[in-house]
Amino acid sequence: MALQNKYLADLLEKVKQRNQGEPEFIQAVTEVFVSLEPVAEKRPDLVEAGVFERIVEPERQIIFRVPWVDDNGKTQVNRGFRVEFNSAIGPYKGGLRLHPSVYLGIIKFLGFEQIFKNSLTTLPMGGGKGGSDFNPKGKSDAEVMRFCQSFMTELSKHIGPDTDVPAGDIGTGAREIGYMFGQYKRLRNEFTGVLTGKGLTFGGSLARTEATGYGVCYFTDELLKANGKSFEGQTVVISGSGNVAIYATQKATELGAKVVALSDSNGYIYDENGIDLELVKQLKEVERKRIKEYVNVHPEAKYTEGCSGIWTIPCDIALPCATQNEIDEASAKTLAENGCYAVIEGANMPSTPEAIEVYFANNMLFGPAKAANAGGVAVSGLEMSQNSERLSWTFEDVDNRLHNIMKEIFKSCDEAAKEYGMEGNYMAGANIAGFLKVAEAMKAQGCV
Ligand code: NDP
Ligand code: 2IT
Repeated sequence: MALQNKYLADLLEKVKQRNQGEPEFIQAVTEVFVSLEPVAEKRPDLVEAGVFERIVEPERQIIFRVPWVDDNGKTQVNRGFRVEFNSAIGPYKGGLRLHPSVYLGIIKFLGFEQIFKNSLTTLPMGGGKGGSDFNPKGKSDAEVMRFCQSFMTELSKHIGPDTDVPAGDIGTGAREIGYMFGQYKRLRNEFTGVLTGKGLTFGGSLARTEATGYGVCYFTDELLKANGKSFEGQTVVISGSGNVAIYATQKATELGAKVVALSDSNGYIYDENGIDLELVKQLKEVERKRIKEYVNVHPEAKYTEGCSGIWTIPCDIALPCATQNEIDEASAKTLAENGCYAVIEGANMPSTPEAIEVYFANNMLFGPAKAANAGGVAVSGLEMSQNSERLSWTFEDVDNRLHNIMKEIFKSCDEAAKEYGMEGNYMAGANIAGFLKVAEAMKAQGCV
């Protein structure tokens, strides 16, 4: 993806110089800049206001030591991060990733994406992201608790319900959010909506658990309908088997599709009869086991080691819901050759730039992450509203609001793409629509 606009091309060079060793962050900025070329041409006022230079530099980056004691009494040290990227339209908002691959570049790419995603939700939330290279896998509950308490001891100095509101992401689910919330409350002596994704007994919102996966399917449904198609009778492949993958499977099935595959970082299962989701929930949410255990109950299903092979399964629609860069050029080509006509991203940046080029070259429908997976943070925003008014809304109410938000997000992407002469390019539409709201706010607030 080469930039034609000289101003953006020069700026991208500076970003590359200043952020060496952070390829995921450069990848995310490059994709957004390519989409924003027509905006830079049409809106010299935003160039004049230095919006582009400012939006690629986080407002604040915090890196800290997270010491904790394991079950053998040995001291362990992890590294904690919080990148407060942009607060032009609301308090910093975004999840916490706990995974051994976490380093500053991953958190910066996620925080950068979050700015535009949160803007698309229509709710007043800025962009942020955090996490640690701590690996929750194989740790006891007590170890996870000690890590979370240590992590929050430092993080609590930087966040607050009107400042920065973290939530879940890979490796951070209800258990981790509970431990972190408890520690924040103890340290600050206040009960506030400082985290979202909380348990239902202490301020969590109904439908937050389901929100990202459901939202991906509501978005997909809009995109398919706009292109004369629907989920009905379609074969769907979904990667991952975590929070997003599970609830995407549930909603896609409800909407008439057959989901035939799921994965984890070790391998994937293929069940021609359609995934038995209750079993996956039991294995993954309750027992924290590996996806390969599925075939012990369903011997007719097939387990294969290695996760990228999942894209060789023939399907109509692919929903990558595991992690960044999980579909490369070769996998994208295989999907296209096998007749897949739509890729909608549940994970953040799951397609490499080369994979995206393959989608466009084959006229596939493409739903970009920052629009398609915005349902999670949207319901986090609704959780913040409920916490502020000290009320809880019903599941149906939250789900209806989520559905409407996803419809609105699709509409904004579609309209922005049309307005800038790129009809059907929802990636450009998402980047432009998400950017413009933040850019107007940054311009109005002056050089800060
Ligand atoms: P979970 O931790 O619940 O699940 C993650 C899933 O992806 C697991 O099946 C995991 O397998 C797999 N996975 C993680 N890392 C890798 C890797 N490096 N290679 C292969 N597989 C991997 O996370 P979520 O479902 O919450 O998140 C999934 C994606 O969705 C992420 O990109 C996240 O940023 C994004 N997202 C999440 C939102 C949310 O509300 N939770 C909102 C919007 C986006 P294993 O168990 O083996 O690690
Ligand atoms: O990537 C994401 O949007 C999330 N992990 C959810 C963030 C949130 O604040 O709910």
